[in-house]
Amino acid sequence: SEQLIQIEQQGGVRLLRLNRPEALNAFTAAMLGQLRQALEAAAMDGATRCVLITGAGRAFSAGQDLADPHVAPSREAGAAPKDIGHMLDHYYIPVALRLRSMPVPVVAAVNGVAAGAGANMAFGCDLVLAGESASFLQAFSKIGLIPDCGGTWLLPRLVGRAKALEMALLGDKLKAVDAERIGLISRVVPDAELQDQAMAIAQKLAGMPTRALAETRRALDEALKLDFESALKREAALQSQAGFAYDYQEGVAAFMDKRKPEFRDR
Ligand code: T3D
Repeated sequence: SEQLIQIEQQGGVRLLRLNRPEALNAFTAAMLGQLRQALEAAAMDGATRCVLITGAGRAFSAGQDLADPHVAPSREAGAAPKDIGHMLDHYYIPVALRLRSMPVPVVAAVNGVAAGAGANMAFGCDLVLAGESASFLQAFSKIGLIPDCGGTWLLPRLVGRAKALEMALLGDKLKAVDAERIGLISRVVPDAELQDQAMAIAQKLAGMPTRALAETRRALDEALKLDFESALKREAALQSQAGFAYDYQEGVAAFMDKRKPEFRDR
C-alpha cells in the first residue's frame, strides 16, 4: 500500500516524513492510521531513542484533508451532515495522545506551512524547529470549526490566552520568526539547514538518558494539573524511580571519570 508516512532510521533516530506532498501533506484517515502505526513501532523498537517528524515537499501539513468525502460536508441538498467527531475520536486523538506519551523525545522539523491539525500536531511535539519560510495557522475558525488535535489545551499553555485567542479567532498565518518570538516553537533556522539541524538535535537527544527525558515531559505535563506542593511530591516520586535506574549510575560514573556516558535505559 501507499507510503503516506515514509520511515527512515539514522542511528538511534527514527525519521517519520509526512508524505502526501501533492496535497500539502493534508491528513486522511489512511495517513493518520499509518502515522499511528509508525509511532507504535518506534515506541516498541528498543534501538529507537528519538523520533523526528517532518514533511515531504513544500509544506509540513495543511491539516485535515478537506477534500476527503468522509469528513467534508456534502454539497447535495438534503444530504445528512457528517459526524467529524468520529474522525477525531478514532484518528486524531490516538495520534495526539501517542505523541505525548512516547517513551522517547519527539522533535518536529517544520519545513513549510503547518495549518489546523497540522500545526497542533507539531505543537504537541517536545521540540519544534522551523525553517525560516515555515508558518503556522489555526485555520479552523475560517471554516467554522474550533481548534482541535490539542489546540485548545496547547496554545494557551504555550503562548498565553491573548496570543492563543488571536491565533484561534483570526486564524491568520504566523511566520516562523514570530512563532519563535512568542515562545510557540523552540527555534527557527535557515531553510537550507533545517533538516541537518533537526537531525543533529535528534541525534543529541538519542545519546542522552532517554527514559529520564520522557519522564521529564511527563512530570511537566502532570505538574500543570497540580498545586505546588503536590508537584514537589510528584517530582520526588519520579526522581526516586530515576535514581534507581542504570542511567543515573552511568551518568554520575561518567562525570566522575571524565568520560562520555553510554546511556541505555529507555
Ligand atoms: O474534519 C475533521 O475530521 C475534523 C478535523 C479537523 C482538523 C483540521 O485540521 S481542520 C483545518 C483544515 N485545514 C485548513 O483549513 C487549511 C486549508 N488550507 C489553507 O489554508 C492553505 O492551503 C494553506 C495556508 C495550508 C497553504 O496555502 P498556500 O497558498 O501555500 O497553498 P494553496 O494554494 O492554498 O494550496 C495548494 C493546494 O493544496 C491547493 O490545491 P490545488 O489548487 O493546487 O489543486 C489546495 O486546495 C490544496 N489544499 C491545501 N490545504 C488543503 C488542501 N486540500 C485539501 N485539504 C486541505 N486542508
